[in-house]
Amino acid sequence: MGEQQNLSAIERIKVNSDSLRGTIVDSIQDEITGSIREDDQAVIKFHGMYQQDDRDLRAERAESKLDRLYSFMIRLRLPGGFLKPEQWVAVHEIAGEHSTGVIKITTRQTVQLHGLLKSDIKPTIQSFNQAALDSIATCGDINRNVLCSSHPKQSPLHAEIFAYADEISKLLMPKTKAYYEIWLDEEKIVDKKDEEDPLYQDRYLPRKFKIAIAIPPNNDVDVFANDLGLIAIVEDNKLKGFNIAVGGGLSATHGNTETYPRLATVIGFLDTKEKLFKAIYEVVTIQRDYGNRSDRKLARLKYTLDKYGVEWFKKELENRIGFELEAEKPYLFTERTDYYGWLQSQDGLWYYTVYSENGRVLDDEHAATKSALLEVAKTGKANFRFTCNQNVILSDIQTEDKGVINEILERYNVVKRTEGSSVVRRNSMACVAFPTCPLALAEAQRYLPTLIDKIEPMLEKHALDKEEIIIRMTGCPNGCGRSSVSEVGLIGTAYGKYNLHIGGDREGLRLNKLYKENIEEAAILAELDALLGLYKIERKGKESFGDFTHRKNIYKEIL
Ligand code: SRM
Ligand code: SF4
Repeated sequence: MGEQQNLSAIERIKVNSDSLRGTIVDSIQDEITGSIREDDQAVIKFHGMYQQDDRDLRAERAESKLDRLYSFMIRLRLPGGFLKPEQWVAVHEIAGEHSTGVIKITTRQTVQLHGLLKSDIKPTIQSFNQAALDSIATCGDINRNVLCSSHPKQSPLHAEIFAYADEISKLLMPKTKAYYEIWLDEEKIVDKKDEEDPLYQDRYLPRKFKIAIAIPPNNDVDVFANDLGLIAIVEDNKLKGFNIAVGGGLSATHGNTETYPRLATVIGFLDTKEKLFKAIYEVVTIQRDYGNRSDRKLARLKYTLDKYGVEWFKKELENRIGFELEAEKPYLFTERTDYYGWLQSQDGLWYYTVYSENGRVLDDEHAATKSALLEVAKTGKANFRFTCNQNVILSDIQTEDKGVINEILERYNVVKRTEGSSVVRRNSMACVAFPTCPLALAEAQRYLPTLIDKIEPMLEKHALDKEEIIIRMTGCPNGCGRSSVSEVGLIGTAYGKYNLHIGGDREGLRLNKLYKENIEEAAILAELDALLGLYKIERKGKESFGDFTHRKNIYKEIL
């Protein structure tokens, strides 16, 4: 622990931010520019927003000596990814009034709106608040949206386990009232003691912190990609407790060998909720106290864990919680995909999983998904659940209401799009990337659909079109579309160029590895064609594509 030297600039901003107030109020009122002050750009993240600009227009505007076209992205806090129908209607209306209109379902089960002007932020947050929604702590160096396996079919105990996501989110919320003061015009805190924060103090965490709860056998949340992963252990239809896994994270930086993706390590099991919550809290305090505050590239829990060692971490945790972890319990993950179409759960209620390509809910030439979901929401007969594969589950539908919902989905072509899309498309995932992501090196969600158009006939040619191959693309190596835990991972290196990774497994238990570097579309297709041809001939039994390429051990040698 101890004082760290050479603190990063963000550390100073956090400590001087007056409990995350910064000078946001002044920044927002400044009508001369569409941007906010530099320090406030860091502070506003803790309120769930990012300042962005339209990268498609950057060069053109620079040539015309115009400032960048600034806008803001806002991300909701939705533990477990759940909305009531009236809340979906609110999100739809707010998206139309203040943003680009596209509702983006993220890989962490929540909703983002893009393109808000500075003057739109406050009305947007106020409208969200009226719908009992907030964006607190969805970005920034703090615990983020807590994930939970989405589909109630996964277990008769789904509701019980699902409730943990909300409770964990509340346990780790910051104590500052800045959000309410700035955006919701609540009275200013007089006594600063009212917002003292023993967990985050004034420096918050060294970096973002992510938690997910998985309910085996489906690892739909990619539990090992999180700083803290909880695996529900169910025996004889009873929740026995959770295995806890620490130190997952997928980001790396091209050319920086000190950075790497890492899957979380299971360190033990806890049986009661009380013990679990204590352990969750103290995992966060260890990272607060020991995480790297000088180099943000090395600040996630995975690096803290590798620096001090798993055994040290476990002992430190046991010291802080005052009891020992039990040995991990056996569990088995066999899948990671969504259950498209209609399904009935053990409780007799119905669920329809709607395919929304890369999480973009909009009306397009394939289906009027956005209109359909609005009409469904207005019936009040379905809840909305979001999956970590960026899809929407219309949920908790009574048998007598199924027909009405189905008719709407049919009428807007949603059924055709969902059930008629190829297996590879439905299993694919891409991050946002251009035009809003400032870190994008290459396209992702705007490009992957057309690449899939070209991969589909190739799979048909090899009679592999029914194979559940998982392809994921990200516009840079940060891994927002979790490309490093896929069978085929495409990671942007420059505009139109990608590193091709292969050999990940289907369940999210093994990272993929680099196969070809910096290649364009023609080479990507040629490489995949060759690999698929080989797979067709040489696969053993039902071996998955990822397992096959891993067995062949044909990765690029990294010197
Ligand atoms: Fe992410 C940063 C989008 C899930 C790792 N991510 C960003 C930013 C905010 C860019 C920025 O810092 O300015 C992107 C905004 C793009 C835009 O215009 O919307 C962005 N990340 C996303 C989303 C929307 C991708 C999507 O298409 O769904 C996901 C939102 C999740 C959410 O609702 O909270 C998203 N990001 C992830 C994931 C996947 C996950 O958590 O399961 C990862 C990899 C797992 C991990 O954290 O290791 C991920 N995002 C990052 C990183 C690398 C962090 C690191 O450890 O270095 C960054 C860059 C950063 O933080 O500096 C980043
Ligand atoms: Fe942006 Fe990179 Fe994340 Fe894609 S992976 S959204 S390009 S930061």
